[in-house]
Amino acid sequence: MNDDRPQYHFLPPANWMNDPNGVIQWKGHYHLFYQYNPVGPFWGTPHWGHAVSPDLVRWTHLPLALMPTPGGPDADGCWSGCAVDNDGRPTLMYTGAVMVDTDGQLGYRQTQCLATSTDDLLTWQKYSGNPVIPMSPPGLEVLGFRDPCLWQEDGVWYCIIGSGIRGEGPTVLLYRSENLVQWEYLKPLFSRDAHSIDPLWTGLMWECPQFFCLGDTSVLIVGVADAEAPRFYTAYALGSYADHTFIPDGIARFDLGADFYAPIAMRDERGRIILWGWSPEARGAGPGGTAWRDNPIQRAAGWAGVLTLPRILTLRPDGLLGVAPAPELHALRGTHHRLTNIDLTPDSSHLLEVVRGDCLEIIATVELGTATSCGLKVRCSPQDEEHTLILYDHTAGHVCIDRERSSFDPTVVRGIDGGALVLGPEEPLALHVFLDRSIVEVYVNGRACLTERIYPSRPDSLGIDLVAHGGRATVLSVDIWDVSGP
Ligand code: DQQ
Repeated sequence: MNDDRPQYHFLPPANWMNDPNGVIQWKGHYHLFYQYNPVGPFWGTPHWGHAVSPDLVRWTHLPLALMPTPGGPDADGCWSGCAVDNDGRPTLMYTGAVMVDTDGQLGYRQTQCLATSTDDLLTWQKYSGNPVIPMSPPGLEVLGFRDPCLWQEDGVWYCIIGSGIRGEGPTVLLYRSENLVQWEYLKPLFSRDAHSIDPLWTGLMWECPQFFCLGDTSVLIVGVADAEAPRFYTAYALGSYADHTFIPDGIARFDLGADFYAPIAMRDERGRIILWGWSPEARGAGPGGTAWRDNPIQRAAGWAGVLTLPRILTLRPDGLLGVAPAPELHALRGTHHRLTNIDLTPDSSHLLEVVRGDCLEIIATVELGTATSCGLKVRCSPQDEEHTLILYDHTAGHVCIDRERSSFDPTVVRGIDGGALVLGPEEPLALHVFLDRSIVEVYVNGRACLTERIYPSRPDSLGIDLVAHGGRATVLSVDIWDVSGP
C-alpha cells in the first residue's frame, strides 16, 4: 500500500488532528496550536497540540499546551480558540466542552475559557475563574456556542463566537470586554437566514469565525458546519466594519475543494494575514465504509488529518480576495525541471517524461487558445487508469478537481468539486499546485484555491499529464520542483 503521509505539510508525529488553533508570532517565532487527540488516530476528546517555527516551514513539536481538567468546564474537551498578546501576556481563549444529558439527548455544554503563559508559551495556566463566558446570551436558543476569535480596538477587546439560532439561522455573536475576564454581549456581528440559498446555502450553525481587515476592507470567515451541506465548507464575506457593525458585500465559498475546513488567520510581524486550514481524511465515508472520523486504514497508519500550507491573503486591486502560498515555501524546492511552449492538442496525452512524483510543486502557465477546457493530471498511472484531474473550463468559467479516477480504493471519497473562476479575455491560466502524497493544494490565478485528499492505489501513479479539450492550448511554461520534507 502507498504511504499517504504528507511530507512537507504540517501534521503531528502521530494520532488525530483537526482544527488549527491560536496561531501567533511571539518573539519572532510562529506558534501553531491545533486540536489533537493524544490517544490515537481517530476523533476523541480534544487537547491542544503545539508546534513552533522560525520560518513557517520547519516546525518543532512541543508538549501539549492544553488538556481537559477533570471536573472543570473543559472536562470533555479544549475546543478551538485563539491566541493573543494581552499587553505582554500570552493568552489563549478557547471553548471548554462538558458532555451533558438534556432529557435523554447527549450534547456538549460550551463555555469560553482563558489560559495564560509566563514561559514564552511553553506551559499554560488556566484562569481560576473559568469559564469567563459561562453561557450563551439569555433569550437566544443556540445550536452551538464556540470557537472565540479576539481582536482589540482602542484598548478594548472584542470577541466573536460561532453560533446558530434555532429556527433562525447561523450567526456570529459579538462580545466586548475591558480585561478579557468580564464580557458583555453586544449583538450578532453577522447572521443569515437558515433558508437563504442565494448565492449559496450557509447552513444552520457556524464554527471557527475569523475576522480581520485587509486595508479598509473587513473579512469574515466562517465554517459551515451542517452535515447536510456537502460535507463541511468554508465561506467568507468581504465588507465594511464601523461602529461594531459589519456590512458584507456578499458571501462566497473560500476553498473550492472538498477537504478544507476550520481555518485560522493571524497577522504576522510583517503585517501579512496568514491562514491555515484543516484537511481531514477523505476515505472511509463511502457506502459500506466506516465513518471518516475513525476507520481501520487510519488506525493502521497511526495518523489522521493535516494542515494546509500557510496562505497569504490580500485584497487585490480588482477588489477580489487574493490567495497565494507563503513565499517562505520556496525553501522546500529541490531539483527543478522547466519546459516551455508545449502545444496541447485536444484529447491527447502529454505525459511528461522528465518528472514524476508524489511530492512536487508545479507552476504552469497556459494560454487557453481555442481549447474549451485545459489543465493537468497528477498521480497518473502509466496507462491512465488512475489520475486526479485539475481542470479549468474556460467556457463555463469554472475550475475543479476531479477525483473520480484518483483511486481504486472503494472507500475513497470521489466526485468533482470546484467553483466559479472567470479569467480575463487575454489572461492565461496560472495553476500553482502542491502535491504532497495524499494532499493536493491548487492555487489558480492568485484568486482561487482548492484542497483535496487523494489516495492512489497504484505505486506507479506518479505521472503528470497536460490536457486540453475542445481545441488547442499552449503551455507557455511549466516549472516543477521535487519537494522534500523540511
Ligand atoms: N472543531 C472543534 C470545535 C469546532 C470544530 C472541536 C470545527 O471547537 O467548532 O474539535 O471543526
